Amino acid sequence: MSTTASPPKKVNRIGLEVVSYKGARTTLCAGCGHNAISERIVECFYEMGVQPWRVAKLSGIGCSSKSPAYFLGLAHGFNAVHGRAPSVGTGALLANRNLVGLTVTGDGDTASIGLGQFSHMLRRNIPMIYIIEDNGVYGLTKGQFSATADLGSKLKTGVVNDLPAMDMCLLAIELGATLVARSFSGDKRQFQAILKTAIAHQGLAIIDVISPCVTFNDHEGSTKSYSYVKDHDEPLHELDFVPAYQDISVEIPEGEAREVTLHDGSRIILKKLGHDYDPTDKMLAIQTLHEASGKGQIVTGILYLATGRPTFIDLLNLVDEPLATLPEERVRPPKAALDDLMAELR
Ligand SMILES: Cc1ncc(C[n+]2csc(CCOP(=O)(O)OP(=O)(O)O)c2C)c(N)n1
Ligand code: SF4
Ligand SMILES: [Mg+2]
Repeated sequence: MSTTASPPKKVNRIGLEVVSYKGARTTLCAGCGHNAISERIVECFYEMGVQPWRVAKLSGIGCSSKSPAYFLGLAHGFNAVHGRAPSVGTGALLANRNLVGLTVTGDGDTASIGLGQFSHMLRRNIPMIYIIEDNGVYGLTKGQFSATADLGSKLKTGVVNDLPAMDMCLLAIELGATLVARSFSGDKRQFQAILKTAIAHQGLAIIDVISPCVTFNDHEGSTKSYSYVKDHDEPLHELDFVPAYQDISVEIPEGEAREVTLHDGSRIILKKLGHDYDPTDKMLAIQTLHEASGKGQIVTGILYLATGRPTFIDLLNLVDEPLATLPEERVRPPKAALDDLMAELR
């Protein structure tokens, strides 16, 4: 009797199969952009060899905020109250600085009820990846306009949005995020390169991903539909991510690409498309977003990248070990120190 040996299982650089990075089966609508984003998260964390149990997944409320159930099943997860992922994430990362923070949430969650928390997370440069699955509507509550819906865009019912859109990337650049990018759930290659850059980045990475809601916002008159985004997408560059653990030398023809090195030694190669865009120039990033919105274009790519800025954890001068696992004798002042303090207050 002959036995055929099964082919060796494919594993990543830490010896895990891709199945270790998957989550539960999605319950979102077939074709929802959010599903494609979950798939990219599985691929990128697998390919980068991140230990899934080191990841802290955070979200608020919405179809988008349900997504963390559909990737990284071995990670920690916290589904916070609507719009409150930033404060819960801040607490989790301060308690355990070894965690990799990954928030996946929606435009409604972030730009309306969660705007206050979002703003303070930006100021603090919390070291976390924050993905906004941006469909311009509150998908979960049946498709009302969100604050990122464009002025003049139409609901399926014909109702026209008469309020100007908030640009979450502009806000993120202005208030202190150190990596700000925009992508499209339908652009697998670009979003993968951006997400891998965000995983390697030390600091707050905001990624606004246009993620069409096929049920409530994929019709004519919507500016967040698959066809509208395909027709109005203006990529700033073609991106290649070279991780620090792969010692690859890349030939960059002079004047045709830029290279930015991240804190961990990973590199991002930004190949020129039409114009030469420098993502380290904050004013250029702001100007580019304003100009694009005036022309009805959706600029995608890495809009802004600042390396070497201290994170909130650096600013607080925390010890290297996670606070959550410090033994009691390291967190409790000795009696003599408490007595001295009390004496000072007398
Ligand atoms: C405190 C509170 N207010 C309002 C709601 C109702 N609500 C649930 S989801 C949601 C908006 C979801 O929109 P978004 O974040 O864009 O997610 P999407 O469903 O579009 O992915 C709202 C207003 C709620 N759950 N909790
Ligand atoms: S309602 Fe819209 S956002 Fe929600 S799962 Fe369906 S397609 Fe996605
Ligand atoms: Mg939404």
